[in-house]
Amino acid sequence: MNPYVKSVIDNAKSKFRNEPEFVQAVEEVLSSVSPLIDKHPEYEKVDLLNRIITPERMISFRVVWMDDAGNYHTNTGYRCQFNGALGPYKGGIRFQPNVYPGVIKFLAFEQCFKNALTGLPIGGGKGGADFNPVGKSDAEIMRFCQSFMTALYKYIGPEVDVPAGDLGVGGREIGYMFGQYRRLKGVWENGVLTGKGLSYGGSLIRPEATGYGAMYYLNEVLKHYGENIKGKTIAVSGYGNVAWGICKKAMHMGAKVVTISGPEGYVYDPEGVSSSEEKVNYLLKMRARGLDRIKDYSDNFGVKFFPNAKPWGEKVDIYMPAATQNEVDLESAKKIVQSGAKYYMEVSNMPTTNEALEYLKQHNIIIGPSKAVNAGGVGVSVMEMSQNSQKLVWTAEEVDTQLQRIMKNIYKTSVETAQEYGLGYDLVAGANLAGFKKIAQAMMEQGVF
Ligand code: 2IT
Repeated sequence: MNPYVKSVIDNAKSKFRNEPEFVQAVEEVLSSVSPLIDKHPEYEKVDLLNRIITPERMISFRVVWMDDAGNYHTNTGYRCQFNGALGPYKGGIRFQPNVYPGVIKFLAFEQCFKNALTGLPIGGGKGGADFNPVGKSDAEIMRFCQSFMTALYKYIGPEVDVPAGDLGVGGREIGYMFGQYRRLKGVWENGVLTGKGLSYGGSLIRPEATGYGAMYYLNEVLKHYGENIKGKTIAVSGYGNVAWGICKKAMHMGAKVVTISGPEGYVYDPEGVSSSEEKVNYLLKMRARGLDRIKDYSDNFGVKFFPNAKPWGEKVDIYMPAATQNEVDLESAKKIVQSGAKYYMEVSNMPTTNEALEYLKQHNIIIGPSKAVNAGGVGVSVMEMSQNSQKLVWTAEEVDTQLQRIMKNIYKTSVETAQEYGLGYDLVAGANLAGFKKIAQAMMEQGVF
């Protein structure tokens, strides 16, 4: 490994030892770009690597809200504006009790490279709060979102920073946050948030975009190996918006999603969760209940439920983890290899520990990295921003055509960039190198700061 890269990683490991997810992301990206740093000794002089792993800004704020019984609760909110060299900061907001600076920083860091890889003019950021939306009433969610936005609104804007949804933040939460932003600023700036409802500037296909994009990317990988997606079986984890989009597109493409999972286990549906509109849409119903429970699916459709287990090890052609970070550890990776599956497409952000990733790679599993595979979501968010600034509404076909173009382009750029550095067909290194290259160039041209 390049000595400058190594020293920056070693330093990050000790400096950020209390933020293990962030260290993991830094190590993964920087070790991939080592061959590029070999070719650019000038980067060390301007300390480019330490600059690229240091957020431009990290905002943290208090969020107080009242529950339905009249009691007050205090949470912490964050917005990490990681890198703005390519455009306004862009990235989702996550509401989950495990949110702390290490989670927000890793997500924001990954987002920078993902966004760069889309080829669109956006920087990277991420936000969230350690708030647990599970079991909260609609009124409680609204009060929390309003309080969150009251603290955040002065730091964002259509040309400054454009948040969207992530875990625990969907169309409903974006609506409440947008309403509060508009009320506070007294201005119609709907380009400040993406993932909005269609009635006030949302984009068609945005809810489906991450899942659809992942399937389009998978299709490119399969084509490379001369295989057809039709008839392929897929094990998906998670059951949220992203898993829903995967199932919907799998249905169109004739592939079969046989598993979905929740925090308390997974279900195996031999006919396919993607076998009918009713089943696919049932995922939305479960999500809307706000209980974060997957067993309802097996009760409703009479299929098997596996408590406290993950679907890794099921006999399928393709794995698509789409729940959360580090859901696939070394043990899970071993099961995946044993199952005989050939393809592993990361859909959630950083679903794989670095150890597990290395194991899968050594055992010749074809890996699609999350920052490429799930980039369709943010890609369509940028289309939403374009429609808002142009005061236009695109048709579903127009959005979908652009989404397919973006995913093909991400795939092609990744393949070509890995080849350029003599790495062969390496989609992980290719994505990291391509994203990094673009940000590094823009930072070099903008001077040292
Ligand atoms: O991880 C992600 O890319 C997102 N949560 C969506 C980001 C966005 O701005 O649409």
